[in-house]
Amino acid sequence: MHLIRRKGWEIPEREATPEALFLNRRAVLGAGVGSILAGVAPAMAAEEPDPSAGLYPAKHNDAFTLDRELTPEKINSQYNNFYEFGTQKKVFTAVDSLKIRPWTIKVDGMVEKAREIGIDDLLKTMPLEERLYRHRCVEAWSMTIPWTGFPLKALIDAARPLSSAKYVRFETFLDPKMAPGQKQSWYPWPYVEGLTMAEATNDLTMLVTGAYGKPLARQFGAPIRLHVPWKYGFKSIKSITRISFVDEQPKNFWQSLQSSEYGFWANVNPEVPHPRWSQATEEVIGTSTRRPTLLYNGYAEQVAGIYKGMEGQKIYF
Ligand SMILES: Nc1nc2c(c(=O)[nH]1)N[C@H]1C(S)=C(S)[C@@H](COP(=O)(O)O)O[C@H]1N2
Ligand SMILES: [Mo]
Repeated sequence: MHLIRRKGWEIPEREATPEALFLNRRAVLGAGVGSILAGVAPAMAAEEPDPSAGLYPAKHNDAFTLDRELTPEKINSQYNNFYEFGTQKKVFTAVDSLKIRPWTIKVDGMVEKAREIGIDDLLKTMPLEERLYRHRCVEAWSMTIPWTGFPLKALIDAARPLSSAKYVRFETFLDPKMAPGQKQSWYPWPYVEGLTMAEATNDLTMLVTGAYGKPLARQFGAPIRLHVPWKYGFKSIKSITRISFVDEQPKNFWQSLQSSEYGFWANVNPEVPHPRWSQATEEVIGTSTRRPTLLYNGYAEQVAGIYKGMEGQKIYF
């Protein structure tokens, strides 16, 4: 085994001064609140300043243009899917309990060296930029969002997976006390998703840490979520705590729940209906119009090549 060069994002949290100061301050505040509330665990108030706020707005990447208006922030922030906090679109009213610091992400499985990274250490070394993306939910609605984040490929390059790794598996936190939706035991918690290595390293595949020029609001999947714009939205897993390199196709949350309706690939295709509804058009959230759905959600030029030779397989399911 050759020597492993230490990357910037491997700096332990205690050496990262701003983060350490923030955590200490929280510990002090937490102790005070705890004693006042006689033993109730202190939660991070939603109003507490986000330690990554200074990184936003990030530089805008002009390569990503849209064929329609951006979805207004207020509309997008009040129409979300985040089943950990309920099955209604108005989860924004229920996400204050999501504790986003400290937040660590495990990177493990088939890698040279498994490790755990604090979100603020990760943010310091990843190339943050803003991109405008289309987002198409399998429920036949769509939005357009100014995301800030970095290509997943940048993290993969730093992690150095083994050549035996064939897929990337993502996992959301599991904490039913913090996320009451996880008390609904008929769902296969924690939320899991997966991509092939080719999909994961495509330049479009983004780890998102901000939206609308600010750190990610909780309902969007703070502090870090995936966005895979050519696939149905359920692939874009929120509030990620673990990224694993594996050699078997991961079974995702929706597949585990209902394998007759949801598959691994979930590439957007207007001509392949969901078993219970058409995917030919989509409701554009925030407008009173529908638009024709586009193959690969309009990203065919960038991604169709990934699926060459797979025409017989269920890549739109
Ligand atoms: N952990 C987690 N990730 C998730 C979901 C969820 O319920 N839990 N919902 C998915 C679905 S179905 C969609 S459409 C998008 C919604 O993202 P948005 O709220 O930013 O539009 O998140 C996806 N990621
Ligand atoms: Mo969705």
